[in-house]
Amino acid sequence: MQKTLILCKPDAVSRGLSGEIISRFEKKGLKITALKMLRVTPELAKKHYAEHVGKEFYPSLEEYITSGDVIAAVLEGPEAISVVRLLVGPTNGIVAPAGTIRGDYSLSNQLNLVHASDSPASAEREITVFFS
Ligand code: 3AN
Repeated sequence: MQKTLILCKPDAVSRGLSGEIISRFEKKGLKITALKMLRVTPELAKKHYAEHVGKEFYPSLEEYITSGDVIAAVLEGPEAISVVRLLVGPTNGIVAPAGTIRGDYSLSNQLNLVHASDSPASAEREITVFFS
């Protein structure tokens, strides 16, 4: 069993897609073991996106992730990290395959609805950042 962190980002919440997104994870068979709504502060954004701080797109990424409420959840299941990444799809919604969350609902490289941990080390770190 593995745990992973997902965020329904501000565009998902404002577009009324968070229920649909969480429902896809549940229907796959993943268990929700923690869930909360919060507003990400600039400080929390820098912790969560530590690897991107300093990159050219970071200022707009921070502006986006702090622009409205997000829903954070911990999902558990066999190979949960890779299973969730497959359901979410590649970063850019324009090229993400139909059937993935980003492929079905996003037309952007940045407003891409969901964050999902990309490795066991990231999952452990991110779960602590959001649920310590
Ligand atoms: P993913 O969420 O697919 O793992 P990461 O971790 O590479 O993607 O990037 C984190 C977030 O940063 C993305 N979800 C997206 O919102 C934003 N992002 C990544 N690359 C770019 C880029 N080239 N231009 C604008 N925003 C980006």
